Amino acid sequence: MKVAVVGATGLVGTEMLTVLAARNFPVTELIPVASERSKGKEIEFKGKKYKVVTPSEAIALKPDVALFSAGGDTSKEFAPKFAEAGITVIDNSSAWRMDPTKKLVVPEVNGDVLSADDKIIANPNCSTIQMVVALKPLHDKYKIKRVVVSTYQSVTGTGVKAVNQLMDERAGKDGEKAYPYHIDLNVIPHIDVFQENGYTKEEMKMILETNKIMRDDSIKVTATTVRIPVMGGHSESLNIEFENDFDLKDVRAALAAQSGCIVVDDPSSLQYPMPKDAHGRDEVFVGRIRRDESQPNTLNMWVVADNLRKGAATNAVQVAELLAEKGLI
Ligand code: A2P
Ligand code: 11C
Repeated sequence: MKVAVVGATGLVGTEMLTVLAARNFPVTELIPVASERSKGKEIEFKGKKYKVVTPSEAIALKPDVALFSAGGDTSKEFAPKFAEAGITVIDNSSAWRMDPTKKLVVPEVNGDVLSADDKIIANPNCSTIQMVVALKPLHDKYKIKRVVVSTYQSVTGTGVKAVNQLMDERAGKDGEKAYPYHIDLNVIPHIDVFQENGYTKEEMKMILETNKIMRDDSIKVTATTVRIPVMGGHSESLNIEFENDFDLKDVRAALAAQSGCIVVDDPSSLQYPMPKDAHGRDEVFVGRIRRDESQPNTLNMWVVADNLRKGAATNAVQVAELLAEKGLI
């Protein structure tokens, strides 16, 4: 299959190349795509070198599928042009996620929604993806009424500039700033832009995308999203109220049976998920599973995943794998 990666020089694009190779996606020809600035630059994939082209040049090369992670503006401008040329686009930006004519897909949760008509498919926000993988089996079993989520998000979610800011601050160097405040030795309760209702866009993504992916607007979600000086993955504290009561043993079994989910939960041997262990992994890790003793039918748990992997690149490649499996690309 001819595969274009749009944004191939970026943080997520680079991870997409790693994941395509690691999962042995049947790439016969890679088309790395970036801005005019990177044109001609060489990218290595599975021991072969490929030259970076611009999006317009990539369309002319007629890939079968294009994985986009080059920002919302590039997606808005080019995804429809790729689609018109018959190229299926899997887009990691927020450009198309809430468009009612576009599917928003996490394969383990709602992969069944994909059809031959889907030419632009949206990849959800990283913090949403890891949450819904963990929520799905519990919603199926106990029906979720409400989720209260607080996040502890890696600087890699912001991009290279933020990683550089953290490292420069740690080394006592001046440099470019991705955040309005120092991030090292600090916590910033602000991700993406503030909305009129006092929430940030990241918080609203977690609410709206969850309802769309789970195909259930009755699930109430409230979120506080926070940037911490960590790399390797996003962590989330979830408080979940169910319609029905549960047994903790069954909750653990349901999570362990969920595809793409690994339970790491043994307080007696200090086993719980952490970003340093999730780094470079494709799965979502769940631990600290316990009853909320302050009200009935309510559970607390801790969910960690590599935001560049399952939160972005891996999910996009899994969507491509599913399309290939269904014969849709
Ligand atoms: P470039 O390296 O040429 O700027 P990140 O999110 O890590 O900053 O990466 C953004 C990615 O999106 C990069 O690969 C970047 O390419 C690419 N990109 C940015 N603007 C465009 C554009 N107008 N057309 C194609 N790719 C773009
Ligand atoms: C972060 N979740 O960690 C963001 C990054 O909508 O795809 C991803 C933004 C998005 O900052």
